[in-house]
Amino acid sequence: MNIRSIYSLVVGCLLLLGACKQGETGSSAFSSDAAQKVYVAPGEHDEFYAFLSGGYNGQMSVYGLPSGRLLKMLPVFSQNPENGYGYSEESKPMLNTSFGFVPWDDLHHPKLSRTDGMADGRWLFVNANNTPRVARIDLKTFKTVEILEIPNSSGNHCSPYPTNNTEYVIAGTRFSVPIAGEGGIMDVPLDEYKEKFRGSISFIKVDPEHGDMDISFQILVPGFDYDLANGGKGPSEDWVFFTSYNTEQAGTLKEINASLNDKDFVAAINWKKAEEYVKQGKAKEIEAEYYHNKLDEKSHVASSEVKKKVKVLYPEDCPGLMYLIPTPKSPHGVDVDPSGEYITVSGKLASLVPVHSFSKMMTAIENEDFIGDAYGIPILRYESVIAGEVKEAGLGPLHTEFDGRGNAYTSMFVSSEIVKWDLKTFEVLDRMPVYYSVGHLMIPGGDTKDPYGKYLVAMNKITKDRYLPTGPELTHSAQLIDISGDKMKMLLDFPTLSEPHYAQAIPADLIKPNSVKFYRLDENEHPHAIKNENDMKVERNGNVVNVYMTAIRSHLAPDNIEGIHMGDTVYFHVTNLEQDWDVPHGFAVMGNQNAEILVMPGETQTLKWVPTKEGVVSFYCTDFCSALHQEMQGYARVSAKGSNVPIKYWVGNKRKGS
Ligand code: RUQ
Ligand code: CUA
Repeated sequence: MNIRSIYSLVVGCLLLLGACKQGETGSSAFSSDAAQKVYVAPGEHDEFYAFLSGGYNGQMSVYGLPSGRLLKMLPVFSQNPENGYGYSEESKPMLNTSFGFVPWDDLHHPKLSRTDGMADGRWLFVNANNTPRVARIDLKTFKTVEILEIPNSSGNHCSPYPTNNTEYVIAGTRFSVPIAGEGGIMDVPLDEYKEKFRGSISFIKVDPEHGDMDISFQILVPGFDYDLANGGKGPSEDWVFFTSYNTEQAGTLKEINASLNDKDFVAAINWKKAEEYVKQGKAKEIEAEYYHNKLDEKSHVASSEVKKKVKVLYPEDCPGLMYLIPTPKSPHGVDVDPSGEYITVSGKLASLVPVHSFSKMMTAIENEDFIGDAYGIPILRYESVIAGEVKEAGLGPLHTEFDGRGNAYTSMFVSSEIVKWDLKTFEVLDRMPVYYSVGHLMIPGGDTKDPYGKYLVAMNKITKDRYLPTGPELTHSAQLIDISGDKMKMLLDFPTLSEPHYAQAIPADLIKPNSVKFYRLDENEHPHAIKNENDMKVERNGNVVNVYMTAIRSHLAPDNIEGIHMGDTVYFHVTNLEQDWDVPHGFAVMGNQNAEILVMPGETQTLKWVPTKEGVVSFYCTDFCSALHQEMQGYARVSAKGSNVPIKYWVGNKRKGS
């Protein structure tokens, strides 16, 4: 029996156990106190915003805590027909990559921007795992405003990690790739994995004022798999820590061949040193092709820039830049405690949770207490760096967060529980079963230097019987746990959009006052905006017909259009003239092989339509905006190719065209 089958057996038993326990926790005696703690009266607001990753739906979802209310699905890496993200002409460039237009991704880790080690509520950074990218969301508008592709990377999983003042956002590769000396990913035989493949860690510079991202440099690290990362704090704030697995460098059947070593590594990288080496000119510029997509703040039009070069550092040529700490076994999460001293590592296949000491690491480095090197990178002695081990912590540890009161909480995937332990004694203090098989956990501020404590959200991988069944595909499940006392208390189950990996939460007061209510029409710099209904127009330019349309309660102008011919491409540029909160207008055209657009007050959005049939089609506003919303409609006439029906358009008795 291999380790895998033992684990499946254990999971199976625990799931059964869990199913029995579920009856108990579902009892009403348990719930009255808990219900009060999560009750947010109608019309009241939640205390925290929570941002949960959407995993393979490629989006972010926004919840209120403690209620668990879903507030918004926020599109990032996947097209969203609901509001036209990735379908409108303005937003399509956001999804451009060096592979072409990519309409989907797998989003794992949201991280809030930081000032002085604390989340500041300005931006949210998130990673695309599949086609390596990092996106920035502006929390004034809850819009994705920037997407940067990461070259020399594959499976951008340990990403994106901000330093304490968001000087950099750091993104590491999961799969190593064969990188040519001159740059670019090479075409090589796959059994040359060991010789040719390397990982990369990208340092993305963030503009302190506007948040704009740019790759400053990359470190080309040994060809292992890199899984997760965490930035240091306080004394360790110049450092970033990465877990690695497959230090065996197996190229095939990794579930066995990448699980042979007793210990893999935590890679410790001094980013301040890296910066110095780059300043000294140690970095080599190599070729790369990657896209940088940005939404213009004034026009709301996205554009793509193609970048061709990237600077790289080789750690073997940069002493003091990188060290390896042996760590059991196939480690997943690495988490630094609020003081910056303890580096907790959760080894998926380890029976204990090792906690490394930053100060011991520094002493070991000073004393050159190395047991050897890997590709020229010194390997520290486990015994010299370890601060303590949490024994009998649970099975399948994945991630750890902190409450700021000296306690750590680790998620146990296999034994399906949250385990609370003491950061000084490394003793287990409490256990809370979760349903089922928790992945990430999140405490508001639990990854910062001063956690808000109070709540813990467990994001579970398996749902089974927790909700009414919905066929083979079930909703995902999160659980809210009260961590304010000595013992954890289960408060709430809430379903989530698939599939939450990590999450972030922040007090609502840090975001709410800055939230934009509408865009000012007089500041709209969209090249096809019209700011007055009288300026409505339809113009033919060869085979292209541009419709400049306005929307205001409760009509579209124009609402009748003739003179479109088969073979034309029509662009509807719709400006929403409203200057009030919460009055979007939608726009859709019958038979259009596209989504709708949803236009915010003061904004202009463009919908492309290539008619596929002659006749008359209707168009209408899709958002129930007023009592006369159903009247917010119109017709477009499509005539045969080459017909002589001229362009003509009108609304009411305003008529234009021939
Ligand atoms: S991962 S369940 Cu993609 Cu963050 Cu650990
Ligand atoms: Cu505008 Cu409905």
